[in-house]
Parts: sequence; C-alpha cells; structure tokens
Amino acid sequence: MEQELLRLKQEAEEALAQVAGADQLEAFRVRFLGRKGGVLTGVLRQLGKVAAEDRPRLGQLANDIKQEIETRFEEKKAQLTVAGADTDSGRIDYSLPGRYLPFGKLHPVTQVMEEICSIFEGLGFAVAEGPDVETDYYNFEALNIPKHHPARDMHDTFYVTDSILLRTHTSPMQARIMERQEPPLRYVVPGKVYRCDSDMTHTPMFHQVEGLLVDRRVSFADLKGVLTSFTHKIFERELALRFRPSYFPFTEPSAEVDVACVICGGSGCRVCKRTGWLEILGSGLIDPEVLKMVGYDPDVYSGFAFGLGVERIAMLKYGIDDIRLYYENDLRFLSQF
Ligand code: 2U9
Repeated sequence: MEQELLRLKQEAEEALAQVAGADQLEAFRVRFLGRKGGVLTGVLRQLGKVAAEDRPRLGQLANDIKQEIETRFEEKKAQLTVAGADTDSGRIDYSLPGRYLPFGKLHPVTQVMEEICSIFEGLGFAVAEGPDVETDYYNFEALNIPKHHPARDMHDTFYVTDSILLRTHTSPMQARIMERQEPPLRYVVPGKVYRCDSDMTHTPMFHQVEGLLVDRRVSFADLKGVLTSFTHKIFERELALRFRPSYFPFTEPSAEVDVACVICGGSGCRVCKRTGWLEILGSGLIDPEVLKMVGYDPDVYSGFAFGLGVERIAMLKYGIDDIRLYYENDLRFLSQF
C-alpha cells in the first residue's frame, strides 16, 4: 500500500503539471480528490484491510499525500487565474487587476509649438496651417525673393522639381492668406520647414511659427508691444528685449530680437557666449513690395511680421544644448517633458 500511495502522489504531480485550463483542472480534481470514485478516496478506503500495526503509519502517510495534492491543486488554481487561462471555460475573473498601458505624450517640440500658438491666440491672432510642399512662387517670389536673389542661398532649399520645393519657412501660407483676404488680419502659421543643414543647432526639418498683422497705421511700436508681451509669457519672466537692425527680403525695416539670457539673466555665461543676450526671433514691418504682390495698397495698409524657430525656443526654455536630442526618439529624454 505504501508503494501504491507513493506512485499515486507521483502520478498526481505529473497530471497536474499537464493541466492548462479550468476544465482540465476540474477533471484533475474529480479524478484524484473526488469524494466518490476519486483515486485517493479509493486508497484510503482500503486502509481498513491493512494489518492493525501498520495502520497508523500508513494512515498518516495517506493523509500527508492527500494534503500535499490538495495544496498543489490550490497553487495551480491560483496560477491559472493570474494567467487568465480560466477563460477557456467561458468564465472571466472580473476581480483581476487591469493591465495598465503607458500613456503617450505630445513631443516637447509640439508642446512648445502649441504653447506659442495659444499665447498669440490670446493676443488676438488666428492660427492657420499650409502645405509642406510648396511652389517656388509662394516660397520665394511672392515674398520678394526673385530667382538669383542672394537670400535664396541662405535657405538651403530641397527642390522636388524646378518649381516645386519643400517650404523653407511657413511664410508662403501667409502670402496665400493675404491673397484671399482683405485686412485687417492677424495670423500665426505653425509647421514643419525644411533646410539642407545639420549640426548641433540645425536639423534638416525643424518647426517654425511665423506671424503677421496687417491693418491701417500699423507701426514698429505695435510689433514691439506684441513681441514683448509674447516673450514675457513664453519664458514666464519679464526678461529685457533688444531689437537689433537686420535684413530680410520680406520686411523693411527688419530687426532680430534678443532676450536677456534665460540662464544667467544677462551677466554672461557659456550659453549666451558671454554676451548676456540670446537671439530668439526675426521680425520687421512687411516690405511694401510684398503688400503690392498680394494686391494690397501700401499707402493704405501696413503690417508687421515675425518668425521664430520652435526648437530654439524649446532649447532655451528647457536648457538643452543639442537640437538633435529632440529627434533621436530616446524615451528617457522625451518622457521628461
Ligand atoms: C509675409 C511677409 C513677411 C516672416 C518673418 C522672420 C522675420 C524670421 C526666421 C526666424 C528664425 C526663420 O526659424 S527661423 O530661421 N524668421 O526671421 N520671418 S519676418 O515675415 C513675413 C512672413 C510672411 C507675407
């Protein structure tokens, strides 16, 4: 009988190892532990027939084995429940904890671009988007950059055909808006732009927000007011601004805008190259030639325009010194924003 009990224990262990679902587990229970016809119950019944002096020892062994099989059975049951394998009988354990999926987030450049747009929306600007693939006419000609103009060199353009290209700035959309609409108008155009350039501060694709406002009697003072208000909001501090004379073919006069260094506050550091200033924007009053090109009378209307690189603003805002980090798709970097 001792042999029979030990063989039974081994048989039960092997059978339990094969169990893969709730139905098989129940079949195992009936076969080995069932009160009527269960193998173990059958062996226990035979205890009465063994010699009286062997009975206590064999009884103890039989009980130990029974308990061992019951324990293993319960463990297997728990294991199957966690693995969800008990659904093969159509039963689902709704009390199991759900599986959590990590939430995705907007890319930091998208977050900053949306923030920039919403600041301008707060200042009364509408948001418009245009095509990434543009014509030479809207990207250059309509913005006072005719063929062979030296400014075309600065744009490092990706051409698709002689007259089709990847836009080098979002300004072409503003020319399209002006053609369709009469002043007054206030628009910002966010989006991807493309230039054949790549190093620590340039990527072949980057994001811009360019804006314009056209109305009667618009002056440089209006431009200064809007850009000062924008800068204070985006950097969450009233940093000093400096308007430096510059040149763009589509604005006259033109100015580049510097902000007091966001890192050292103007005293001079590595980021601002000891100047105390950081360039953040290009701007100017819209060149009368551009106004004429879209059918506006420059004696009646004037306007200002500005453009900024979103990656640059995001780098200054978050203290990042290599633009390529934004595009390596390293989640350890991206998930910090
Ligand atoms: C129209 C007329 C004028 C948009 C402008 C800039 C100045 C400018 C650069 C900043 C950094 C591009 O991303 S960047 O490299 N942009 O400096 N953009 S004025 O002027 C316009 C736009 C549309 C019809």
